[in-house]
Amino acid sequence: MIGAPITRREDARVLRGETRYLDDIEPAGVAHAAFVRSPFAHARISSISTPADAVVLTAHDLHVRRFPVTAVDGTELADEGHPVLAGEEVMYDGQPVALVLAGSRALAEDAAELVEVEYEELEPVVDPRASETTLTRWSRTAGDVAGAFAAAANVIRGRYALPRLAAVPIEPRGAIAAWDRELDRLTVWCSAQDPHRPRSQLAHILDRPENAIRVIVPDVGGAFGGKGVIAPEVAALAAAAIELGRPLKWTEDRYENLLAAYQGRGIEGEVELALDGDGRMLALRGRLLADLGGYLLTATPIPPHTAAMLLTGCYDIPAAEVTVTGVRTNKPPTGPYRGAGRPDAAYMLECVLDDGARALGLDRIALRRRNLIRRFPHRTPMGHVYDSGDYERCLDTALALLADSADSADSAGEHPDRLCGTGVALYVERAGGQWEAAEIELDRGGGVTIRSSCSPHGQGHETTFAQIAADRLGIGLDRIELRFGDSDVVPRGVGTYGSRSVAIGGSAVAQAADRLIESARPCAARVLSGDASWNDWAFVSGDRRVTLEGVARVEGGLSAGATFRSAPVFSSGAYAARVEIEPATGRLHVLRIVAVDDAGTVINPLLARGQVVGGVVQGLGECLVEEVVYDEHGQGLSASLMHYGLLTAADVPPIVTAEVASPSPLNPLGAKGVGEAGAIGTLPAVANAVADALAGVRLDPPFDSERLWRALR
Ligand code: MCN
Repeated sequence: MIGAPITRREDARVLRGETRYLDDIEPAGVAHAAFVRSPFAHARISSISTPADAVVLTAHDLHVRRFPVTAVDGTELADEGHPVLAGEEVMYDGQPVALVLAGSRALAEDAAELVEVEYEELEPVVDPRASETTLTRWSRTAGDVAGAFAAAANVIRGRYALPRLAAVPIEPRGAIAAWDRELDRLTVWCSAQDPHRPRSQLAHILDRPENAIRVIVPDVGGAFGGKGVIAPEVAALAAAAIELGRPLKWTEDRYENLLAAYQGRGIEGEVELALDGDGRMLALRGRLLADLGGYLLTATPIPPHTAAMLLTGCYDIPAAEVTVTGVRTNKPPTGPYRGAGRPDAAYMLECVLDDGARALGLDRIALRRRNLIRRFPHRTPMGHVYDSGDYERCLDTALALLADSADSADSAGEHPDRLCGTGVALYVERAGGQWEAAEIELDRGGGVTIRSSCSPHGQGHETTFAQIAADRLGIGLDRIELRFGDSDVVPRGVGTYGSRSVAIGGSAVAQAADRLIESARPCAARVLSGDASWNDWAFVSGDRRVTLEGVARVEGGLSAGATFRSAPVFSSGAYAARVEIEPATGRLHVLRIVAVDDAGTVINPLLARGQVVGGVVQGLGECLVEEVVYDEHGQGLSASLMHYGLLTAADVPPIVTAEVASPSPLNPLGAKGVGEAGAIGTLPAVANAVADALAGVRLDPPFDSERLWRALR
């Protein structure tokens, strides 16, 4: 079962239209919410006047606290948690100012238009470099960085920037909130990555204990990092449901999602590397600047910190000094988006290696090879401990697959005028960490119910986690059912993010299964009248055997649980890309992407490949078209899918994938994460291929026709 390419069990329900997303749920008597939003990026609110017959709530009507902000190790944080509704001041275009309720969404939108808000416009800060307000700061130095730079034979450096990106899940965000006055209990159905983080965020904002809140996550149509923190609108809805004592519903439309949902990336930085005469890396310096937006949401400090911690990548660099400053701008907050800091680090490091190699006349592959980490565990100067890996094998495999595809590369010879380039990049991904829980019940009829604290939203845990249990217990997949996504069914959990579910949540399932077997052993020994050893998925004693189902029948059912905890695991990979640019139009053709990923032991190679391919396409979108744009007044110019480009299937070139497996010693499965891999490796590989095609001219993404055309001129 481990390693079997089983098709997704969840797909039949999806394909038959039997899924139930948030908007499919409609409790009786529900009122619908729409939000009055700031049309300015920065303004003071002078007054709000509401039509007499409309139900309108403003910041003054809600009893709430600001959003909690995650204290990331060593990060100094400003006290600027996101307010639920804007009070005196608005800090970004689209910020929710008032909540309006009516019998339908359409009526609520009409009523919202009648709310008059008077603003006094203030000067917005759009360029992070012009910001004077620091919201987060983190820095770390290890080793003799100054000495290494002073002694270096060569120093290479570069400056790189990534624009803000939108997560664009097919299903936008939304929630239903209902308060039971008698029980003093709030139930929130929420399109989210898991129930536990929304519950703890709401508990803080509403100042209630967690056990007074139930969060139910129905089927989710994608999240990509964008549903790990609840929307301020959802917090407002929950507070209003308590205030008014009636169920309320809000489903975001695409415009709201693109305008006001938290965004990813939005980071720039300068990276310098000190090299000795043999091209060995002596030290790295990095100074990163993150454009965090108007306030801190719960997870806003995390991606810049993740980028900083991974800036030395897969190279053995003895000394490093990295600083990351997160500043306030008049834009929506940033937060995790697939990769969440990892692509940022890989992009800056892998680009400076190519640019430096070119400047010094070194071979870009040889420079990498000379410096790869080869012994594990490896402690990086930033303090991560890499558990296992085989970076050179990833690199060799990627190069071989790129070479294999050279002849068939689509237009070889056909378009002699095109500029050709290839690029390679390696990455290391922090995955896993913290804990997750699982409970397994084997009923007397032989059915297995797994309650997992990991809540999938497209990854395929119903298949993967069932495989893990089936592999341990020797019970057929069709008898195994997975339960998740409801804080009453699974009361504790961390969350689905950071490609951690299989390594941590899957390991909890494996451990719970092992404990279930142990708990059955005494009964098996009685049944067999001997010592019961576990062999070939049954207890045996001499030539007598009894299965787990047999024990469950005798015992009236079996159950066991486990909480698995471990340090982070470090996935890795090597990506390669072949591109062509049309000189006349600047159009970029990505001909091929090679993705070699090491996720340790892979549970289901079919689903893992699906994750890689999905991530590659998101990474390609970042390369080709995706960018959230603001004008000089801080007005969002990307708030529809006419203006924010997304790739279609027709834009996707052949993607060649391969696996390297360096099992992690930190969990019983040997598993690491793969859910973000494609979104990490693709960007630096394509960026380096574009620079190669442009004879070393370095551009930042997206590599759209206009940018390339201008560069060519
Ligand atoms: N897998 C495996 N063996 C491993 C690791 C993973 O077989 N060693 C497979 C499993 O099928 C597992 C899947 O890959 O279900 C992803 O597992 P993992 O890498 O542990 O990542 P998570 O389940 O924790 O998912 C989170 C990750 C993140 S952070 C984002 S963002 C993302 C992603 O998953 N968002 C997604 N993939 C997504 N896929 C869909 N369809 N929708 C999203 O919103």
